[in-house]
Amino acid sequence: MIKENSPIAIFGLGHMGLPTAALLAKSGLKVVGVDINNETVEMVNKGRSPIMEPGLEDMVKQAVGNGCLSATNDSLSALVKAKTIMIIVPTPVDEHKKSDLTAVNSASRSISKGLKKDDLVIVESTVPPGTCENLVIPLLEESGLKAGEDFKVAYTPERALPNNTLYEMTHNARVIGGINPESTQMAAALYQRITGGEIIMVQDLVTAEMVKLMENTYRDTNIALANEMALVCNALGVDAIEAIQAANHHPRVNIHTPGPGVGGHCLSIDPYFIVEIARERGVETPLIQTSRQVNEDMPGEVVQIVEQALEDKGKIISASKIGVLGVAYKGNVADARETPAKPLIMKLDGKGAEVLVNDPYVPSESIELWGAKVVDLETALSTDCVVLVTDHDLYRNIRPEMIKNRLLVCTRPILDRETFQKKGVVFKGVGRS
Ligand code: SAJ
Repeated sequence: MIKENSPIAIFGLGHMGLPTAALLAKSGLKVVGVDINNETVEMVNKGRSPIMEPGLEDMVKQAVGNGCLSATNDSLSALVKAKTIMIIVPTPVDEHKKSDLTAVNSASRSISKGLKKDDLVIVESTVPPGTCENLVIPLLEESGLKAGEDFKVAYTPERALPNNTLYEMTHNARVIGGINPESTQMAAALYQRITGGEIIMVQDLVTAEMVKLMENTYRDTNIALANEMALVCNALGVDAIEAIQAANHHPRVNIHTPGPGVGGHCLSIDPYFIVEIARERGVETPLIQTSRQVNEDMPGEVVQIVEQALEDKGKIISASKIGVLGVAYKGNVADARETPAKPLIMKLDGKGAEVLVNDPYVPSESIELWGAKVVDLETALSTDCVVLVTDHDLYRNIRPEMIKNRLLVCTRPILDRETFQKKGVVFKGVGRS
């Protein structure tokens, strides 16, 4: 039986691992974070957060200060005392959209070297269904111990929203599935320390793995539907935002918001995990795959809208300066992973346009690699065509008179079309012809 206050080792101190570590430490447990990145380890041990997440740095500082949280790159030393071990490492997709489970694999191997009788291993990484059973457990059993008998295994997906991570981790419902009821219950007792949200115990590991993928696929598919509707609305001269808002007054309708595409480390990746496993089992997934394609095509659609809008003004794209507002995958974050801004900028650059980018959060170096120049907001607003890509709050303050050349392509519904049109700005966008 795992003791109430037995120490925890968390493999992976990233966007989800570090907040989890900090919250568990805050609850009074001794937590050791294991990360292969020395810079991360050093920063955490200094009480700093390598991730921009509201409230996280303060929490890390406090936990390190009172001796509850530390970090190391030495997995064996972390395992000596730990009775609960968590795997919260990244699971990207490769260029063929197949899951890359290298990090899960290597964390599991490291853990097997220090696994002890009665330990509880909890996997939080998003994985294709069946990964715990077919990959993690066999690797852990290389320790010579038998899963379900000698040690416990549970899976619980992380479902917090970046930029609101700490709130969601402490309030959202948590889904947990284990190799046996004892594993599930033990994991549930642990999470009860940090969340006031409901704990939903499902019957096994694979069900819990599937839940997470279903949630993000639901959202991706719904956004694809909104994007397709928006393109049809564009062709009809209908304002898609107005139409969607009206449709959503129906009690059983919740169409999502169209935009320049879907970014981030979750929605644009997780559906492929379902596609992959379905294919292996001989099940077709046309809806999920088409939705992904629709969302991936959106940056190209935006480029066409820009090109046409310039042409209507007698300009050609190859001789134009385009001002891109925002490259983060969504508003008010510094995260540009899988952002639709990247293909958008690269396509504009490929058409010979001079792309000037403004983003208050994302570091310039990565943006410049895509063929763009990073500029201040005023310069971006002085281009031939301003393209608003990310819904950062500060862009809500843009006024018509700030758009020097009177052409705005607004891909997010944060600016009022009529206000701009009344002041003579040509206002185009995804679903806002
Ligand atoms: N987006 C739209 N239209 C919308 C909603 C979002 O175009 O109506 C775009 C966003 O701009 C962004 C992308 O989709 O580019 C994803 O943003 P998001 O806020 O929907 O999701 P993530 O990726 O930040 O976080 C999601 C969350 N999942 C769900 O809401 C079902 C979060 O709870 C998960 O923890 C996270 O994925 C994850 O880790 O899987």
